[in-house]
Amino acid sequence: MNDKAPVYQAANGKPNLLSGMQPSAGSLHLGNYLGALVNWTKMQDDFNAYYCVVDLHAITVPQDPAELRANTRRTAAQYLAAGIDENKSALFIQSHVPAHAQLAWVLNTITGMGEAGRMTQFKDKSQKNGVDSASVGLFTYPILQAADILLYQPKAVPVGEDQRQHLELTRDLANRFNSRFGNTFVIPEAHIVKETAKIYDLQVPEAKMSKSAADPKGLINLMDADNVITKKVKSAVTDAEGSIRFDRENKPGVSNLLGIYSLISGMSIAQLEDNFAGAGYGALKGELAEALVAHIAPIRNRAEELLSDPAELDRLLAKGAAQANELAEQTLATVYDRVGFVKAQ
Ligand code: ATP
Ligand code: LTN
Repeated sequence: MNDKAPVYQAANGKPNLLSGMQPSAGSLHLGNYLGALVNWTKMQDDFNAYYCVVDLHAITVPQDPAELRANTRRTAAQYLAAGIDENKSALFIQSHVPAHAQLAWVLNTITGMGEAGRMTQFKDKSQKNGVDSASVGLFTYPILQAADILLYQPKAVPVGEDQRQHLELTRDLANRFNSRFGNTFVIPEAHIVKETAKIYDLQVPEAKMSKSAADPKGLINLMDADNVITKKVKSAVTDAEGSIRFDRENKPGVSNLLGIYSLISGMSIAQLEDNFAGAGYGALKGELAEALVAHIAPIRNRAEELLSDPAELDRLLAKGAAQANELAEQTLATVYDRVGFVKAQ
């Protein structure tokens, strides 16, 4: 049953890439930006990139419909403002491509209950209100994610470290489908840039910066106003020692600030330690706040500008959806044929 023909080759010879984020808040934060989005923008030239806003995933936990709609457009606007170029990459909303839900169904049928039950993100997220009140959608979330990925035959999937397990499941499902039904899917690889900092919460620097943080002062948002950014940086938790040096274990707060500063400025940590030798935390926070405002303000302003013309934004998203649909439908048609569905006339 296994045919040996190459599974997929894009016409321009470049490998494909897919990634996405949930529209689960009104703004992306510095962790999403420095940990993922910056990397996405850098990969656009070497890959045929597909970037989606995963609204189907967002509803695995309850969402207010009006907020979800607004946050979906806001997330797309931030992708563009941060440098995703609609002429290089396909930028689209997941629910605009029906094949995601359709392939997810087929993949559901080749996933074991035990296999799905081992996913740690489900365990974490369902613990909040108890497993019994978690939705079945939250349980099958990683299978929908596998469908997102496999439809686009990507070689690379740029994500943060926390997504490694979902990528492993995706590879397992792709291999299983290929060996049961014949070569259909490219086996994707997680593209996790090691040195891409994990960004920590400014108030609880042992925890990762997250949309679901308890204290909003702990996260810097791309859509925050200048004075809000400055205030949050200045109230970041540090320590009593007083010297500016990188020591993740004993000085998590100061180390996080240095890590952020390094990523924003392009200066190495050693260089920063040198520059700030003998200076106090106030100086570090002051300079970092200034650098962050200078970096984030243009992104925020551009996103606001894009949001002020929703018709144009929707037109860009429709163009991206058309590109995405073309490839997704092709992959889905092969899958439907391989599993034995009668072709619709
Ligand atoms: P939530 O808090 O709702 O789980 P989140 O803020 O962690 O959300 P996601 O939408 O789950 O964000 O993640 C989008 C992308 O951003 C993923 O690739 C993830 O690995 C990355 N990411 C999220 N938080 C951080 C962080 N603190 N540092 C680096 N990368 C991050
Ligand atoms: N679970 C991912 C979001 C996501 C995703 C994807 C990432 C959904 N589908 C496909 C990469 C590829 C997260 O970042 N929390």
